[in-house]
Amino acid sequence: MECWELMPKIELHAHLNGSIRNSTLLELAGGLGKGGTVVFSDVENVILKNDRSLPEVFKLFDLIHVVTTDHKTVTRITKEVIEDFASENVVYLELRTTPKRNDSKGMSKRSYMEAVLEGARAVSTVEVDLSRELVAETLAVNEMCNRTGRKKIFVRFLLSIDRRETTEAAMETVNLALEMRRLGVVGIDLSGNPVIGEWSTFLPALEFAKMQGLPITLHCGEVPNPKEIHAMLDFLPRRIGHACCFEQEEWEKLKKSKIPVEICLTSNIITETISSVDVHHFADLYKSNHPLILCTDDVGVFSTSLSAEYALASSAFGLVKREMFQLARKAIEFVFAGDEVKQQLEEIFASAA
Ligand code: 6MZ
Repeated sequence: MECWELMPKIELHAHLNGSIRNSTLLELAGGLGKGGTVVFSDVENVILKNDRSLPEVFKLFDLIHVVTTDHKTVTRITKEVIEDFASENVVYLELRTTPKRNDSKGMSKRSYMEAVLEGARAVSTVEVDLSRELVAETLAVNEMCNRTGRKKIFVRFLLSIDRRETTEAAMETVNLALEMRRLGVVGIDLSGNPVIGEWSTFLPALEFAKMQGLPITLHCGEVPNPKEIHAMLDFLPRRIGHACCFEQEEWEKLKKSKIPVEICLTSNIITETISSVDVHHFADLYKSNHPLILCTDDVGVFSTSLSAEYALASSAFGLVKREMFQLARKAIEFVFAGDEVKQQLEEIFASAA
């Protein structure tokens, strides 16, 4: 495992509220338990459970959101999640989260995102490069890291549209992403319970985002839904996540399109969207030279890490260290950040090679 931890890695599919430490969740639930908002023993049982079906995962998210959705907690979990990824040598993290309105806490989608950014700025264990276009600042951080020998992580954000949302709510998220572009927001994600919501509801907001030049990634094919999968592939997103329940025709379309796929092995196996790692589509896509990125999805919910995903892929598909390093390095092409960040990532990988 140690060699996978030491290898520089790029994480492109991580949900903030799915990546919280168990210890933090239990501490927060304990606080709410004392106040009578939740029954702590019930919450503890759910949090510590290891096997979760896809519907159970979404029930857990509802519970997590009760525990985490206030500004202070959002700031805390963002800081911890970034520190955890940095500690296993993730050098570029695209962290996605659903901006939430919570009137009882005086929270708007914008103030939620401001709390997220505050968490990123509060990271103390590594240098965090946050801004998208402020090249001069990036260079300054680089120089400082060179001088102090401190580790650095690039962090960028994707704003998620939840499949429960209306067209208007989705549009609000896209507008927020556009307003926050200079602050490190680099794209839009569509996620949430795949059996809820219609593609036509989100399409106007996604088309608007695309028109404005915001890169988009879609959760695609987590459940069998050929009509939606075809519509999503026709939309030509910059990346898709999962691609578990594809049929022959969809595979052909995907391969022709060359749309990169964010692969989350442990998540797919625990939720039983794929029956076992031996039959995972990673193997076929890798052999076909289709663009792939190994990702975690939800390190907290699925008790994994990006290093553990690399270890699993290496052992399950017989890939040696050099091949895994190449896979990690190739992800540079698919990040949503600009060319100056890609250039710096190239340098990091070149010096680690
Ligand atoms: C689809 C998922 C997901 O946004 O509150 N999310 N959506 N499939 C998955 N695979 C299992 N894992 C997480 O993080 C939690 C939210 O991310 C989405 C869900 O909408 C979940 O509520 P944020 O930070």
